[in-house]
Amino acid sequence: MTISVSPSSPLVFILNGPNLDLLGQRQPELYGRATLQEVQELCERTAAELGLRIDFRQTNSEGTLVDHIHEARLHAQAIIINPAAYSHTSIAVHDALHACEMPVYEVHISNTWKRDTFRHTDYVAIVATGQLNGLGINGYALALRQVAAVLQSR
Ligand code: CA2
Repeated sequence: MTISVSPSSPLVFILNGPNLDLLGQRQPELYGRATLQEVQELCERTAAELGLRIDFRQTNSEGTLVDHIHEARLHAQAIIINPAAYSHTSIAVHDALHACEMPVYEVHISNTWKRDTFRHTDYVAIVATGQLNGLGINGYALALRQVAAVLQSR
């Protein structure tokens, strides 16, 4: 069943960090074969089914990612974020998310715990409501389902 989406439906920002624009072009053993465009389409289909609106974005720049989080803080009801490498390095992204009083779900397509030890530091996980790690691109769809459940229970 698809719930109808209206201008008053909850808005979820889905933010993607550096190099995720290369999805589908290299390293399919880690990230699968879907492109970022296909991830966006999966999110749009799932959001429509759940009665959520989405704003799906990608940037390669840390400052722009922080700006997108600030925009979400003002306009969205939840954030789903794959900060990519900035998860492991960025206190600026950590601080921006910390200022958001809404559900925040961190997605990693690959299982970062099975990879290089520098990926075991995650400044975003500390402030995220929850994390979907190693579930492939389905992590985005599952995060949307979790957002819908949490917002509905309020
Ligand atoms: O597993 C994830 O989703 C990551 O956030 C992906 C990041 C990586 O730095 C994180 O540790 C885990 C890398 C995104 C780069 O994606 C590429 C895709 C295809 C080709 C090259 C890079």
